[in-house]
Amino acid sequence: MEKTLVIIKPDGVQRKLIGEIISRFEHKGLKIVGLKMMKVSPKQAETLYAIHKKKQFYQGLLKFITAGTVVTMVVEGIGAVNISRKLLGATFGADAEPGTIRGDFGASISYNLVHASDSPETAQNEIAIFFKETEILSYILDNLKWVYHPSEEEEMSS
Ligand code: 3AN
Repeated sequence: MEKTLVIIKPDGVQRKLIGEIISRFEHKGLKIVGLKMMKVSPKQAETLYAIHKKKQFYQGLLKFITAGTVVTMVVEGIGAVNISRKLLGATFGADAEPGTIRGDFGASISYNLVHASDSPETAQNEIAIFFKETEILSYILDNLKWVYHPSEEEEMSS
């Protein structure tokens, strides 16, 4: 079963969109298996955004993600990485399609409310920045049999 890291960034928390954003993932059929409020440390931010180190917006990224309280969550489901990216929409609200989180709630070209890992490998590394193994739960959601076709069951139980 695939897991991905989602962060509701400081602008999402300040704009009181925590519940709304979490709902998008729940309503889609994904399972929240880890959840916490925190302040991202400079070291965590540098690790998260290491890939952007050479970009001209890197310092701004670090400043933004460490600027206030965030919500971090681990989201699980078949194809969770890809589905989560689709729920977010294009990088900035100004371009994102209505119906996506960024498209519905964002208008900025630098604040973008939410982060989600861009590949399963990245997800593994990013989850480890914020969650200990013991903070990620394994539990049954009884309605999953109405989310997935029985033929997907094998993947569900793996
Ligand atoms: P996404 O969040 O859609 O995966 P990426 O991976 O291209 O976007 O970029 C990572 C983060 O870097 C974005 N969430 C955004 O906050 C920031 N970013 C990307 N491009 C720019 C840009 N041109 N100016 C400022 N910040 C940017």
